[in-house]
Amino acid sequence: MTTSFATSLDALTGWRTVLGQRLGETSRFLDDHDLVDGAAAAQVAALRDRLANDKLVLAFVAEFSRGKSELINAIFFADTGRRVLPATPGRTTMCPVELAWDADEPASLMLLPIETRNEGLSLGELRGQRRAWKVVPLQLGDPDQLAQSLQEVTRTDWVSQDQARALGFWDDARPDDNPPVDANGRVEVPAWRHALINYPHPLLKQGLVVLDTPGLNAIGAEPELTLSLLPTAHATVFILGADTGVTKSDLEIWRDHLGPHAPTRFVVLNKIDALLDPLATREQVDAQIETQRRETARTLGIDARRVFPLSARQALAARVVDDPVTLEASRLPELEVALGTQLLPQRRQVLEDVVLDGAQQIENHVARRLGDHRRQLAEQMLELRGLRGKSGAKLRLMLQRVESEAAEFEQCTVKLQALRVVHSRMLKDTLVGLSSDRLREEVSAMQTAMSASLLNLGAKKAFIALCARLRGLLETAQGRSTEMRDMLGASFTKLNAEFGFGLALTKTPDLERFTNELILIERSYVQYLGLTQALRLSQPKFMEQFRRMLVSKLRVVFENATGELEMWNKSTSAQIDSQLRERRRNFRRRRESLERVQNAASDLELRIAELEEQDGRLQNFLGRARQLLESLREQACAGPQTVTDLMTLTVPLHDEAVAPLRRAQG
Ligand SMILES: Nc1nc2c(ncn2[C@@H]2O[C@H](COP(=O)(O)OP(=O)(O)OP(=O)(O)O)[C@@H](O)[C@H]2O)c(=O)[nH]1
Ligand SMILES: [Mg+2]
Repeated sequence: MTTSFATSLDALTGWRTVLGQRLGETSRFLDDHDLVDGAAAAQVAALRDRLANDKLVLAFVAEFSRGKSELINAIFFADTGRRVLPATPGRTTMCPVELAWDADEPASLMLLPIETRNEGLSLGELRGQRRAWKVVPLQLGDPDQLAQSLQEVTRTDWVSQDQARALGFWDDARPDDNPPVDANGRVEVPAWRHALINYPHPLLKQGLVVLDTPGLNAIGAEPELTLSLLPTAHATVFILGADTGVTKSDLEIWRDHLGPHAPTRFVVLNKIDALLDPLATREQVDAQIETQRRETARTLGIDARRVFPLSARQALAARVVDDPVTLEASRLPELEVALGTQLLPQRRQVLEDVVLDGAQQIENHVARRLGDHRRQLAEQMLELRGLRGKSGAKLRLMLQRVESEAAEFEQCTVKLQALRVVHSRMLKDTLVGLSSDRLREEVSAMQTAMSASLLNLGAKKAFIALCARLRGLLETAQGRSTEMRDMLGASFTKLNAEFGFGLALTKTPDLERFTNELILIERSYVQYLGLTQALRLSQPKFMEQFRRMLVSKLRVVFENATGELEMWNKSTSAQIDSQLRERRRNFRRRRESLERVQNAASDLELRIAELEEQDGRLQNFLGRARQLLESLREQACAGPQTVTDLMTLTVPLHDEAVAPLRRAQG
């Protein structure tokens, strides 16, 4: 693979790997020297996981036969030396096809039978149920077997009209759009609902996920595709045919599925080879392509630099026979450069922000923990230094003082206990509105409202009302968590003053991110509910599938919000526990050193030296941890060289409308 997209993705992966290694080193150091508590260690682990498993989802969207599959072949599979995904006349991709690589699974094609639609389970739920899928092993190194197996994604079955209606491929209200009926009154429907190709392609191994879609305008298009897969893709490639121009149905897809809120969009004007005309000069053809490119951009309302005229077929053929001149003429490399230079820096930025934020939190944690430890050492040292030249009677007095101080300190446990009770009650109150039971109740309320009014307008209204209620729940949780923080803040101040703790609060999680995610879900669902397809919600099975899909999407948002709040609370409680432990240990140490000094005066200097050495060690730890984190930050900011270099050469990175979306996706 020598395409520039591949090179840039390589650079991005290399960078991620080095970042992962640096983070690994840092985390080992922190563990070895007991510099983080359980909650903080879990945070470090989550960051590592994020870096290792970051995915980049690229969706190919278009009307039938625009060349989606061929383009995927040319970009990703040319090195097999043949056409791998079916993309010849009459070979229509019938179901969404996801290409990815999971090293824990063997190379395979997994197919979800269309009948699973009858069960009302969402695709998301079925992903976890292996038994529901037919698995076809793929023989790597045998491109013919590979291509043969992948033909499955074009398979169809013939079913009765009733079955087709139940599966959602027949709609009595839209007779013109229904599929043709054969002599026996049967209808042709896709055999599979979804296909997953697990294939160790270098780009897929690096976390790229490619989504090939069947025509979205057809009756029976999977709502999950529209509502879940496309809105969460990081970028979409929308394909038009240079031979057909922008047709009415192309425009419908663009408007309905790739509207202004869609993620970064690339538009391909495919099949420019079809414009070649023996009676026209090369210049004339080029001028025609340029005109078409501008017109396309105008029709879609985007910058002309986002439209890429090319020939997927020519590019695939050129790559298979290794003909660089034809490859250049196919103009595919221009699209690949754009993908590499616009998409990847955007991913890089998201990860950079995550790492910088994570590094800062770890540093704060370590500094706090070590600072507290050092403060206690300093107190102890002060005490011991004060003992120099003191008599045995004085020592006994000191010992008594430590005992009484320790006893006094123990009184804090009552207060801590009370604090814990109040804290856990407040936490419960905060989280109750975000529970899955509450979510289900709210969605059921929406469902009742929807079935009371089956017109599209009513469904939309009920859904919008649900979203407003859910946003309200997040706001309430945010308000309660602020109250909790205020309560903890006041208690910490008191505990610090009364018992010498060094308790400090960190910022409470900002739930706005989750509100933004809700807004994103709301947008794509509202758009969907405006489509005629949504009429199918009047069928109970589709309503059930819709409900399950919605609940599972919303649950992720609410669970993540709950998770962040819980994490914050856990780390707050962990801080109290560890300081309590540390303070007790400190009293014990003070007592022991006094006892030792009592037994032999010479021990005093030894003990002071020990404490000084211990303090020096802690300072070193802090220095080393800071160094490691700094090197992590430097690596994060440096980024993969090739990508940053290329970045400066090209057109603006984002459509303005996309910015909030990307932030939320991060
Ligand atoms: N002339 C020409 N034909 C192309 C090109 N790309 C694809 N085709 C042809 O267009 C037809 C459709 O290509 P596919 O890749 O199957 O299109 P698709 O968008 O995946 O179509 P569906 O799977 O049916 O939705 C096939 O016959 C391809 O050979 C191209 O660059 N030039
Ligand atoms: Mg196809």
